Amino acid sequence: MNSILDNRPALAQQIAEVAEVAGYLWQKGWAERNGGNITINITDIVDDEIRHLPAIGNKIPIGRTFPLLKSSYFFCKGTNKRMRDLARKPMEHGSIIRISDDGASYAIIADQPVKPTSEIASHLSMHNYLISKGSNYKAALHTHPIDLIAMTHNDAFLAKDVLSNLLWSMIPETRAFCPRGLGIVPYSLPSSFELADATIRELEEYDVVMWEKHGVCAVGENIMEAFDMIDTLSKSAQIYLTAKSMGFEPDGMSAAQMNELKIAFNLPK
Ligand code: 2HA
Ligand code: ZN
Repeated sequence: MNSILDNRPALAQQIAEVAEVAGYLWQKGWAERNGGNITINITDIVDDEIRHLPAIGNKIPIGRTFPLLKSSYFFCKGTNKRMRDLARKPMEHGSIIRISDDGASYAIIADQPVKPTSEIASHLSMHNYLISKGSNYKAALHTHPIDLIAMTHNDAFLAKDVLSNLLWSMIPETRAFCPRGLGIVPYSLPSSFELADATIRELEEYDVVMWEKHGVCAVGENIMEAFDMIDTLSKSAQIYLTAKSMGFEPDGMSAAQMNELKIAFNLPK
């Protein structure tokens, strides 16, 4: 079967990276059943032929208008599709959509009629927000890491920047490579605009946001970067939990050591 990826190396490369990350999510145990979703803004690498591709099926209303997403293009994991399947056959478990020229609906254009992720509201909200800030970020990732979600089941970790500072202090890597830290979104119904709105409020300050008792969301220039930030945070969470299971509270790096890193790496916070 023909694919929109045929003879489009730039697009094929993006989708190959999505598939690679989808495989990591499954291997890490962060992607039970259809858990998690990925969207990539591919508008910059879309050509005229793609712009003229007919829609497969009807226009689907988004439920909200996204003015900055008018006529833009996204690769989206399919709703009810499994990450482990996306890893092997990304164009059978995900699809490419075109947002309408009024920014209020979308249509699937390739390869198959795979309806996008149930979290389309929060993903499109994040992409619209990123464009409004002049950001060059193109990737949004949502996944269910066991260790980080477990920590959101304790109120003490939900106060502003408590979890950020704790996880930063576990290992220099996390301080350096997740430099804006971790925002917290109080529990909201999955797939809701309430969840979407709370998420973009946190993106003002953070590139990675916890959804209380549900999962984590990250945005980045590309999918690998979004994955790496969650991976370093999860590593820190595991170090914390390992110390606790050995029966002690980990010391964490000192404020002076954290500040030394901030200066050495020219970190934004
Ligand atoms: O796509 O993770 O939040 C399944 C989910 C919903
Ligand atoms: Zn989820």
